[in-house]
Amino acid sequence: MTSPPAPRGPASPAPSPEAAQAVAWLHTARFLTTAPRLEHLPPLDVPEIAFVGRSNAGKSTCINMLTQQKRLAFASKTPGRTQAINLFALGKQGATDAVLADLPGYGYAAVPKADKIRWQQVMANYLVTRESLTGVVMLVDPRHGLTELDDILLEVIRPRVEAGMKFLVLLTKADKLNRSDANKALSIARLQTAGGEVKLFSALKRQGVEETSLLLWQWAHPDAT
Ligand SMILES: Nc1nc2c(ncn2[C@@H]2O[C@H](COP(=O)(O)OP(=O)(O)OP(=O)(O)O)[C@@H](O)[C@H]2O)c(=O)[nH]1
Ligand SMILES: [Mg+2]
Repeated sequence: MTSPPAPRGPASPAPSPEAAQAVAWLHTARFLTTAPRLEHLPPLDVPEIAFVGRSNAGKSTCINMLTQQKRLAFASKTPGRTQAINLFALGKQGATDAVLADLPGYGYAAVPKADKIRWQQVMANYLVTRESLTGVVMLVDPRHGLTELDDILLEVIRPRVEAGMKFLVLLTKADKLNRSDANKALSIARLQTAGGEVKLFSALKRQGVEETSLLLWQWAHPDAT
């Protein structure tokens, strides 16, 4: 039995064959492992794409949306839900060709200061030293814009981005903005990331799913394009 296709708004055209391939590829996602600390992360010889951002920005929801799996990553109304690095494998069973990493969010006010600082250090360490890390998707709630911690993170990854690492900012919960505010948020984020790639994303409206899927597929298969 096949599940019915996801609802598609009247404005969204059918995806290109390339996007459809990328969407199908993301649908192969399965849980690989959870790492409470960096030293628990397995060394990988496939591209790893990390989802980072403030607590509650929508990282886990975005991963569930992209992989079309309701509960692969644990999303929650309670900020600070994701507390370890969770890895998900992509590609046909037995032929993993990329991994997604769902990272705990930063900036949640109720977290004790010492824990916050510890997590920022772990995160910086991960972003600087993780060899398989090929791309970073930063999720930003456009109603808050890029925060100080987002800026710090941008600085941390800048040398790697300059050396070729892929980087994308997704403005999440785009369903909460009208068109003019969405365009404003896009321009501001583009300025703040010095011309970096920025897209609108909404899990609720399924906005940006195909475009983002295609981009991630291209990141993981640079020789195929
Ligand atoms: N309206 C709307 N709500 C969203 C969207 N994406 C996520 N949310 C909601 O935002 C809340 C947080 O989502 P999560 O995916 O758990 O956020 P997270 O970034 O993984 O949070 P942490 O794991 O705490 O860092 C949940 O209540 C989601 O339902 C979206 O596109 N639109
Ligand atoms: Mg999460």
